[in-house]
Amino acid sequence: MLRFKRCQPCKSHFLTSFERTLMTDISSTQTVWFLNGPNANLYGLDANHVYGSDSYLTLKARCEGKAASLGLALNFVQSNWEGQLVDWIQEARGTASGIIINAAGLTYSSVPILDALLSFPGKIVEVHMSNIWRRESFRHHSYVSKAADGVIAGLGGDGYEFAIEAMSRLIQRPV
Ligand code: DHK
Repeated sequence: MLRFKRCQPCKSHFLTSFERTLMTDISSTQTVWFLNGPNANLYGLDANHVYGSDSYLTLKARCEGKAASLGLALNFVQSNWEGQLVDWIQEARGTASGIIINAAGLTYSSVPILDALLSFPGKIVEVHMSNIWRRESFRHHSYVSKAADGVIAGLGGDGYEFAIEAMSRLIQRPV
């Protein structure tokens, strides 16, 4: 049997099916954090364009647009500080469905970031602008990969959008 909820505070108004659908959609919007590590704020500024020609703010806008098109709420943030990244991962616990992370140089050294990611119950996608396996050998071992469900590397800003698409599929997939 279909029951109508009374609208608060005007109790005389019954919700239309469109309003109920809207309320369901709003309440089920999933949040994803997109964490960027040290020096990501400089993207687009290096002469060799190892990390593409998009500025950090252009990348942020691209990612926010992609997330919005998939109905996801995206927290796209950057810090040069390891502890700040750990704090954000902890903040995501219990409030976010997924974390996409480019820990940049901390990828190859940070046990604290790995431990924080291992304590996160949702999905994790690791992303890199460059193909880290085609670069220096010290970039070939990622601590983040130990916690990640998947890794995307070498596709520049497009890879960031693919990471959001992948995350959307991961968190909507029935378990
Ligand atoms: C970004 C960095 O800043 C480097 O320290 C990593 C990664 C690679 C990237 O490709 O996005 O080694």
